[in-house]
Amino acid sequence: MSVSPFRNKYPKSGKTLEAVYTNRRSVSELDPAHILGLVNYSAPLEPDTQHADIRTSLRISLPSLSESNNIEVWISGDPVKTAQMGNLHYRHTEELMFGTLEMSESDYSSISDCSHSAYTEIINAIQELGYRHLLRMWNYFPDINKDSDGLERYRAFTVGRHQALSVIPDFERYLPSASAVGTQENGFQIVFLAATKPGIQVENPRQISAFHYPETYGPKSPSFARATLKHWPEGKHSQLFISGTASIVGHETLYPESTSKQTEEIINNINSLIENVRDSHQLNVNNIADISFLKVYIRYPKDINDVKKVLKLHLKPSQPIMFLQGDICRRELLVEIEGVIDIQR
Ligand code: 3EB
Repeated sequence: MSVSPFRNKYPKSGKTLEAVYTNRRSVSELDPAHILGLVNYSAPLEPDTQHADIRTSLRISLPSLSESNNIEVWISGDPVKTAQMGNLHYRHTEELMFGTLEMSESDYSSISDCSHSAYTEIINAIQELGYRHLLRMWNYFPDINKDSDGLERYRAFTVGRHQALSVIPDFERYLPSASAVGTQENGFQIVFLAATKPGIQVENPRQISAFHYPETYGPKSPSFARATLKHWPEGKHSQLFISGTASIVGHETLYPESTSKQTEEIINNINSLIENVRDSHQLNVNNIADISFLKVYIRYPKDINDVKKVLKLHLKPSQPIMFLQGDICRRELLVEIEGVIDIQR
């Protein structure tokens, strides 16, 4: 029996799911049969026959602000199959689905109509296919802070998402973690992870749940959890998917003028979230230095050194980070950070 050299590298010790950040050169070393999903935050990839069947690979047009590895790959220890249903392209194992969906906004009357349609398609597909539980969503679309018909496009997106998700009984209890970031090019893109068994919703004691935000932030509240905790059956491995986290305390934006101070406040928020997970679930995690992979979305490229300076005080040099230029979903927000923590139980 031949053993793929890839298996020695990823996933480590029989993990159900593992994320790596890699680059254009190294991506071809990964065994496509174990790639659950590939999201390219870099320049377009050369067509490559070996990886050609990874239809779930999506390119997100967020300019990279660093030389780091800007291709995110989700790897499973189990063999992966590819399929498509309507607009949804997905790869799946017995317990996990990685889906991508790209819509052309011009096919819809508005961004809220587009997000309503996208989320409805996802909900119907995961129910039909048996991956009923959304774990993590990434939402990317252009001009996120622009007004359209008197409503900011982020808020209109939120309305459509809420309409679609609220058909699920008691839907707020099952909301996944998420990010919503403004891109530079047309195309409404959603990337998500769903599973046959649920994750655990985690909220942040420093922040009001986004799904309870007052109406000052839009006619419908944003449908996401601050994090999702997922216990995998294999390897006593758990993962914490941390949503895009901004300088918001309670429901208010803090430090609209300072990217450095917003970064510090984000770190306070993430540390508070992690402490909450540790205390409520008796897990061996302490703070932001435990995050396995981070993505940092920065509104103005000139601010990157301010952000790096603050992060350096709190992170280990070995932590992989992607720095991307993205528009954050409130106009005063200058930076947002998301991540995944691998936890050994
Ligand atoms: C916030 O906390 C900042 O609408 O899916 C962060 C993560 C934010 C996800 C979303 C929005 C979303 O409200 C914005």
